[in-house]
Order: sequence, then C-alpha cells, then structure tokens
Amino acid sequence: SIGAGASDVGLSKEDIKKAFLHKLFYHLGRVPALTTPNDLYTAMALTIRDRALRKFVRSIEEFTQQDARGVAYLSAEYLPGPHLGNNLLNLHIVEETKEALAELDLDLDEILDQEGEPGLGNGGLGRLASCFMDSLATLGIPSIGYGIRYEFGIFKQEIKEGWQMETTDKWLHSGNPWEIVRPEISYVVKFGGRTEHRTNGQNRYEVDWLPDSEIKGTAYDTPILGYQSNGIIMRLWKAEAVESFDFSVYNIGDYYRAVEKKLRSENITKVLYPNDENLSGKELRLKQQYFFVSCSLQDMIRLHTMQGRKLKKFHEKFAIQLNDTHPSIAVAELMRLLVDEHEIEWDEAWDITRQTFAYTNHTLLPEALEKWTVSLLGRILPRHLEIIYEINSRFLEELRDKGYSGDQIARMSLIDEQGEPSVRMAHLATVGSFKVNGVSELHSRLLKSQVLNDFADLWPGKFTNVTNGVAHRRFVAVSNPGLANLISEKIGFGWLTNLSSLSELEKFAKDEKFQQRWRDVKLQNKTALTRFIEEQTGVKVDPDMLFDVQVKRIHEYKRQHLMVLHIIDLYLRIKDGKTENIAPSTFIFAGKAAPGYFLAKLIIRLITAVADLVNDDEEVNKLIKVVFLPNFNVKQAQRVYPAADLSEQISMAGKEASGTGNMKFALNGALTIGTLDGANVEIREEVGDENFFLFGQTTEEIQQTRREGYRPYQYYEENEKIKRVLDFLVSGELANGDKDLFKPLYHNLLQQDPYQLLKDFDSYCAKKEEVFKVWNDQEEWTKKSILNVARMGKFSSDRSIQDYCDRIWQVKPVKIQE
Ligand code: 26W
Repeated sequence: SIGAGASDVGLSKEDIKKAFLHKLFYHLGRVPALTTPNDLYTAMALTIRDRALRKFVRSIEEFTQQDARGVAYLSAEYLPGPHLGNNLLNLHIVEETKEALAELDLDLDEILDQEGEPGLGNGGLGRLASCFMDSLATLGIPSIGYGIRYEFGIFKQEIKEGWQMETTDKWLHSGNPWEIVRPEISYVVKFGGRTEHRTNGQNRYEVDWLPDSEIKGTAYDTPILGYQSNGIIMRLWKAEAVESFDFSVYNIGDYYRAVEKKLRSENITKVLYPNDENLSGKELRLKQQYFFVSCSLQDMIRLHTMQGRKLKKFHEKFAIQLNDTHPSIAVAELMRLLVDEHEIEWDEAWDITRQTFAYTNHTLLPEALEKWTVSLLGRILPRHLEIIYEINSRFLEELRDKGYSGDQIARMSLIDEQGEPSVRMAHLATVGSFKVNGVSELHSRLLKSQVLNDFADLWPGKFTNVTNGVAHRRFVAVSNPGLANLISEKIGFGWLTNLSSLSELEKFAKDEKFQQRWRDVKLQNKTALTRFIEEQTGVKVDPDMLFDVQVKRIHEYKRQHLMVLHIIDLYLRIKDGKTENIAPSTFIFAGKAAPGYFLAKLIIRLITAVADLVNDDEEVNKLIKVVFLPNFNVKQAQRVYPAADLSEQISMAGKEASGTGNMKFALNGALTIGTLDGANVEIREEVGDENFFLFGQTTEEIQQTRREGYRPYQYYEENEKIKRVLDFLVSGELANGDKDLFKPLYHNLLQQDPYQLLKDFDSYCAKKEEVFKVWNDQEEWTKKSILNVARMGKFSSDRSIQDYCDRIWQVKPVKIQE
C-alpha cells in the first residue's frame, strides 16, 4: 500500500493537537494567538480530512483490487450538511478532539458552529442522496455519488417584514476544506449543432454529432467517511471553458470575447434551480442535467476500461441508480457513447443500457414530472433526440406487436403529443431501466396503479419498493448527544450500526427513573433551541411548553396552512376565555418556498402574521407562541429535531411520496400527528396505532371525495368553526389591518381547496385535543416517546441501502483489511 503511514494521521489527542497546529501554521500561515474563527475551523477540518483521506485511499485500492461490482448514484442534488461533527463521530475521535482543543483553550462546539454547509439541493431528494452516501460508505459498498458542484446552492432565506427574501448562498466564500479538485479528471461535453449520418467503408451506419459548443467538466471529490469504515467519494462536476476552444490562435486577437466565452461556459454549474416539485422547463437546467450525466458516464467508462475490461461488460461492473428523472438523459447518453463512440451495435447497446440503469421515482405530483419539449431537446441535444425517437419507435413497435390499442400506445409513448410535443422523462427512465422503485410502500403502490400503471402491467417484475431511511448517526448520534448517550448507556453502542437494536429500549418504557432522564434530555435540547430561537427571531419561548414543529419545504400539498388554521382557532378560543384543555404550546415552523411560488410565500407571510399577533398578545402568549425560523437547512434541522415534542406530518394523503423528516423526528423521541401518507403509514405500523396521532382521510377517501365533486364552500357554510377561522384571515386583524393580503389563500380554500384542508380540519382539531390530553399526562407521553424510538429501527438508511443492494443492485460490501 502506498501513501501516508498511519503515524502521520494518528488519532490520539496528541496527534490531533500537533496536526491541528501544523495545519494552522503551514496551511493557513497563522499562529494560535492570531486567528479568526474560520481559520480554526479550517485547520481542524483539514486535520480531519487527512485522516479521512488515509482511510479512503485504502478503500479505493481495495475496490480496484477486488474488481468488485459497484454502484454509481446519479443525483442532481445533495445536501450533505456540515461534515466535521459527522466525521469526528465516524473516526471515533470526538473526545480526543475536544481534549486536544481544550489544551489550546479552544472549544470544539464553537469550531463546529463555524461550519456552513453545501446547500446543493432543495429538500427531501437531496438530503436522501446524502443519507445514502453515509450508508453506502458505512456498509462498505463499492460506490460513488455523482452530481453537480453548484457555485451557488439553494438560496439563503431571510424574513423581511414577514416575507421571505432570497439572497445568494456563497458557500464557497471562505473556502471548502473538504473537497479535492482533480484537474486530471475532466471530460468534454458537447452541446447543440447537428448530426451527420452516413455509411462507412465497412458498411456500418455511423452518426457524427457536430456540436456548436463544448464545455469541460472537472471533478471535485469529497470523501464521505461512513461509520468506522473506509468511505466513498461524492464526485461533483464543475463546468469550465475548454481551453483550446477559447484561447486558440484564432482567438488571440479577441481576448475579451474568449474570456466571455469562458464565463458563459461556467454558467452551467453556477446555480441550483430552487424549485421543488415543480418544473420550469429552463434550457440551462437541461444543460446542467446533461452536463453532469455525460461527465459521469465518461468517467465510469474510463474506470471500467482502464483495467482492460470490455465495454460490453459494463453492466456487470456498474449498477447506475437514477435519483428521480433529473439524470434520466443518461439512458440516451449511454446509448450514444456505446453506439456512436464505441461502435457497439444498437441491440447489444440497448441490452447493456437496460441492464445498467435503475430508476427511483420520488413524486407523483403531475407538475413535478419532468418533460422537455422536443424543440428544446432537439436544439440542445440533437443526437439524443434522435436516439430517443429510435428507442421510442422500437418500443411502440413492441407494443403494437402485443396488440396494444392506439390510446394505450399514445399514453405510454416517450413522446407526449398532446399540445407541444415533449419527451416524458419518467417514461424514458422506465423503459431504459431494469428496476423502478418508489420510496414508501404506499407511494410504490400508487406509482404502479396510477402514474406508471401501463408500464407496471407490461413489466410487473420491474417494479419494486424501497422505503426511505435516514442517516441516524447524523440525526441522532451527532445532533442529539444527550439522547445518544442515554441510549448507549442502557443498550450499548450496537444501535449505531444496527438501528433495530433500539428495540432493547422497550423494556425501559415504563421505568420511572429512565423516563425522568429521557425528559431531562428533551428539556435540555429544548432549552438549547430556545436560545437559538431568541437569537434568530427575538422571540422568547418557554422550554416547558409543548414544542409542536413543522419543518420542510413550504408547499400547499404539505398543508402548513392547516396547522395555521388550527392555531387561529386556538387564538380565538383563548380570546373567548375558553382556555380549558389547551396545553401550553410553541408552534415552530421553518422551510423555504420556491421563489416563484406565490401561494407558498403567502403561507410564510401568514405564519409570520399569526406569530406577530399571538406573541404580542399578553392574554394569549402565556398559552401559545408561534415561531418561524428563517433559513431551514441541514445544520438547523440538527438543532430542531432533538428539541421537538410533536412532529407535524399532515400532507394530503397520496401526495407525500415518503417524507424523511417524519423519521428524523420520531427517532429523536417526538410523537407524530399525521395522515396516512408516504412513510407515515409504515411509521405508524412500526410504533403502534396507540403511539401515533392519526387523522384525516385516506388516499382512497380523498379520491372518492374528489370524484363525488368536492365543494369546500359547503364546509365553510356548515361548519361554524371553519367559517370563523377563514373569515379571520380577511378580517383585518392580521398584518396591521390589511384585509386583502390573505384573500388569495382565502379564495383558494373556499373555491378549490385542492388539498382538502377544510374536509380534514375537524379531524385534525380533534386529534390535537387528544395530543393536549396525552401531553398533560407526562408519564404517558414519555412512555410513548420511548416506544417510538425503540420501534423506529426500520428507518435507518442503512436498511434502505441494504434493500437496494438485495432487490436492485445485486452488489455486496467489500471488506477492507487495514
Ligand atoms: C423538476 C423540479 C423538481 C425538483 C425536485 C421536481 C421534483 C423534485 C424532487 C423529486 C422533489 C423531492 O424532493 N421529492 C421528495 O423526495 C423525498 C425523498 O424520496 C421524499 O421523502 C419526499 O416525500 C418527496 O417529496
């Protein structure tokens, strides 16, 4: 084995201290007496990165030597969160590091607090990808995560006069100590132009793609350690100008134009599109998708053929997972690489392709299903459009042979001919993959019976489910050390690598002493959050109150406004003096709205308006408070989950594919109030009906209601409480007397109410009464909380990854001897 000896990267307190001072001096040119907090953080990050790299290099050696089958995870989004704390846990050196720093009069927590995070994703999908990286690394699966190194990630959210304001996320501003640039790993990606078809001397049909521009992608690697394991890499591509293209002799005279071209090339990876579950059909977004997919596939082909392996065996070496349709142009790109560039015949190339890809669907929302117009796709990727047409014509031919009707064929075609012709990326992904999965039992069932129904009938064996999971080490061990220590004290450390062993906690659920300590931990976490809330919003809250929390992207289907309607009802009751049965509660919201999503932004404005009203009213604020925490991200999430008592998972049934926040809350001892949607169903199954606050219509009932002709106005007319709450929105009592501000929401609910809030309102309020009742019996509440944690073993992303390995990828871990 080459590389650093273990002695250079020792893990003792002394080793860490020495290395840290060395980094501070030789990397940053600082002495301890003259440093900024960022210097200290950077020096520590570099110290830990060395230790991560030493492990990681071993795993690459071993993956290569053992010629193991591996996984490439293609995701346009990642949300890794801060690396330092997680890596300290993974290397088992939290205490050593703390002590090393203490000897220098420095505080680890302050250094941890310095770290920002790569906001390279929107929400659930991006965070799931990062949870999967953690588990792939921990399980020792030969794997690599490919993505885009956006220079500006998801916008930073500020609240100004109650409204969301977006500012750019300059996450690279103070440097990124975790990444390693690989200038030698770069590929050229072509765009635009036209194709030329001809038959060559050997009578082989050939296609040349004559692009009108080329861009270079360079690899930036971040080691992802995994718990006590050797780690994998997340490889993100940055776009740059192709040297020869810009600074060729012809251009020398026009230096400024050449530089401009460089700037334009770099545009591709400039910024993440901040849309979640809503597509905008932007040219640049398609370019981003193709850019990272092409770089990644070229890289895999290089890795594969490097060791003399045959390209025709590509699918034996790699399983490629498509994280939603965002990378699905990969199906056409691999065909192009195999057929046009490596001269493999179409049929064989198609076999290889279909044995390589697997596709995960993350949403059923029609507005989130990606489509690219034929005209745009043909302009940016002319060769790929031809390939897609070819795939489609062969596929439709197959259907015709099977006797499919014209209607069915039109429904299943890769091309949507209704309106402007466009390519249905979910169809391309489905046809080009050997497996398709949803992300919870319910979602996978709906995927098969609705969105991809025809395909499931055609290829029943292709469809499967892998229920999501979360990186419990990050979301419990790192972010809730109090709870983690209490758990480990009782049942040992086994749960860190085998979450199911949490079930050993069951026997302590009624133990009064244990319950008291359980509550003490929660109170401590709530007290810490209380300080943070005051710092961020100026609002003082009382940690003895019930912390009732909804944090996630703001979307109508998630129904943040249902929670608000209930808070308004409480407010009105308190004003009426009817305060019996209300448990003192702090309602906490956080989440970003897509910048162009008006109603979502108005929901934020509503939350802040209700917060102002409630928090400033002496009569009311003793019983309830409302907080909107700005700029929800992974780092903030890690403060919030450990402090929550109640987790709000109240989407309209049938809309939330899985949810993963629901899992993070429950693993931190929050009880859930929720609908039978996404993974809530399975959480409830695991923790027991009696330990889950269920309300609302089922998916089938929702659909039934819609079929029968849902008339929300009827609920307004017939239900006194609903009328009062809705009228309050436009009464002028909110937002300094502005009666018009919330009219769009008011009308939306009265006229369409597409997510059936009004129909579910009574059931939700009734369930809240029950929540309050149980809260007033703290022993009962604590017992339920302990049982929730004890029964959440299923929801580790380690289990999800194991499922992917068994059901889809057919890959095995590689053992690494130190
Ligand atoms: C084209 C715009 C766009 C952008 C992002 C469309 C769709 C998306 C994602 C698929 C949205 C997303 O993050 N979906 C979430 O995925 C999580 C991980 O599987 C699930 O837990 C959430 O329920 C689902 O909403």
